[in-house]
Amino acid sequence: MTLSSVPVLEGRPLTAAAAMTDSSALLPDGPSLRAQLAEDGYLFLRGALDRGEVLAARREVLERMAEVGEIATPAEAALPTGRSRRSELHPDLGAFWRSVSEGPAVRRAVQGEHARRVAAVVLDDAVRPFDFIWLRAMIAGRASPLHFDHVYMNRGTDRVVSIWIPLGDVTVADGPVAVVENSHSFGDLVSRYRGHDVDRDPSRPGHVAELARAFLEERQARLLTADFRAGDLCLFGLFTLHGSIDNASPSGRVRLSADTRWQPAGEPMDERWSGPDPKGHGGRGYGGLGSARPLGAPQLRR
Ligand SMILES: O=C(O)CCC(=O)C(=O)O
Repeated sequence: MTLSSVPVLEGRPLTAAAAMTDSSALLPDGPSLRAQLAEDGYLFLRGALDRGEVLAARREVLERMAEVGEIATPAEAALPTGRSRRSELHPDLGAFWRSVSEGPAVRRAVQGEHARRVAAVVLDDAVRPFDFIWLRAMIAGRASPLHFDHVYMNRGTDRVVSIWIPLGDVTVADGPVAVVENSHSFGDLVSRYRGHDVDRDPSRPGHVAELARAFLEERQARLLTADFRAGDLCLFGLFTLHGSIDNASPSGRVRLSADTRWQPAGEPMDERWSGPDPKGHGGRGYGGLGSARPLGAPQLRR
């Protein structure tokens, strides 16, 4: 499989990039799927979710963003207006973003039966999701820095998987998630971050401090990504280094996605991400996410 365009990272084309391996043919077969995850550190599964449900979630989010003047109508095109009335209409930005992130169509698409089945097969157990949903609206020119999820969510069980879900078709140019090839076996890096908790020690960032290009060059590593279609997902464990490539969309459309986390139902859950009104980082709930700020506002490191 090839990528539809050369990924852009830090504003420049990145040649040290390749397509993720599509493991969807393994989906019903738990042992093979788990072996593939252990081998690669991630699973890219095409069509594992219901495309119609995912597109309904996309519409729901875009309509909410259009209501606050950030997305031009028709909202479906996901084109930013360059303006925002979010703060004026919703002074509690965390409450607003929570209501968008936990909208019924979003919840159904990203934490419904299809996603549950994938998580249960991968974890080989009865599973439950974190209540918190990391919804992202990424404008052109932006990307997420490289990080292990462990540092943000390590107070419960270690047996957590992250599922990254594009809300719509997200091509390489739109800036989807990207994983660092074989990073789950970078022992030195795993040891450096294991046990780090960004809330208990805010003096140390959770993401890799070096810029991604410099990091990849030093490690001689490639970034793996994909031309995602609505219904696809990418799953990884707490120690696979990932972030995103730049949103370099030629039309300037916003990239929408959601990340969710799943774990065995019987094991302890990180209290920051569970319950009817999850506390999140530093008690800021959904207000602690960069995407809770008006679209286009200066970015926060998460
Ligand atoms: O969507 C992104 O930009 C990054 C996703 C991510 O960091 C995650 O899934 O943990």
